[in-house]
Amino acid sequence: MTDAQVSCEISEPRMVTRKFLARPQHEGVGAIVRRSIGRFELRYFDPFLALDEFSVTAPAGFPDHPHRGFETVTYMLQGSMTHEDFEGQKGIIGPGDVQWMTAGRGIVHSEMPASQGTQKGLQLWINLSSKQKMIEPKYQEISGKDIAEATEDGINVRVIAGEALGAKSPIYTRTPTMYLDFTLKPGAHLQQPIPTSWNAFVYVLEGEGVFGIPQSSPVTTHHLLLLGHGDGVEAWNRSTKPLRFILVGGEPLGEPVVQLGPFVMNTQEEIDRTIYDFDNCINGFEKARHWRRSDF
Ligand code: FJE
Ligand code: FE
Repeated sequence: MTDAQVSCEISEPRMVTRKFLARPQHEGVGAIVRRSIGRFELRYFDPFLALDEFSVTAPAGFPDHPHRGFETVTYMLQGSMTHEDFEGQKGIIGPGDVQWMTAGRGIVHSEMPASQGTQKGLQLWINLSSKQKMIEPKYQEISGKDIAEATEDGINVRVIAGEALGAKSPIYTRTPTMYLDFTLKPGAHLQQPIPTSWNAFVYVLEGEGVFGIPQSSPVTTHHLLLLGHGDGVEAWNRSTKPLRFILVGGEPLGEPVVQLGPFVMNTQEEIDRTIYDFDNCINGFEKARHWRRSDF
């Protein structure tokens, strides 16, 4: 074996330490989400605050609401969503598209269905470090057709953040993050390196897969798997149908978290200040004073 091959191998595969089934719950106005991270039993998986698999049919949606102190990553699986913020920035994200929104010091926006039928996707909330919580808001958008993709040995990967199988994402992650969308054909076996110090999880979207060690029992859709210590993860598709899952990893911040709904800061004092800023339309929320989404 050459050195190059050795360096690609995983020496300490991560095991599955916890498994959660995300059940549907109501969120927003008439919307349904399957929340895995962010629910009572798993408040925080540093640096991840929430993972929602959402399902929205008009007139349901997520009308005007604020954010401060973290990032939201919306990945569309089916249908389209219109987002519109208090600066008048408006856009539509369709199937396969990603919107990486850094709320920073403040965003007020609406996220509503843009098409008929049911819109489905994932929204991940990534915490920002104390130094970055109050930065200017920013969007990074990648259209589905521009997402880096690689295919090898029955494995397809769409690289939303980080890199895998030689494909690399252009997304800039303020909190170092990897976000990979894998599809494994029946019989395929994946070995994916993950930085040792990072927290990482798998969320199954389609089919069933074996994760961690080859002896473990197969895991089906809507399950979140937390991964333990190690330098990578292994996955097997031993079924007769495609297996699709996301693998997400991030560098833990190791900071205190005080969360009040869509406001995530380090201390209660900062949360009190945030409510004051939002109520008075100051300190990043200036434009919230007169803004109403256009289709209200
Ligand atoms: C919400 C704060 C929020 N999950 N999944 C409070 F930010 C939201 C919210 C969402 C959301 C939006 C999309 Cl597009 C997808 C989501 C929560 O907008 F519903 C409440 N109650
Ligand atoms: Fe939002």
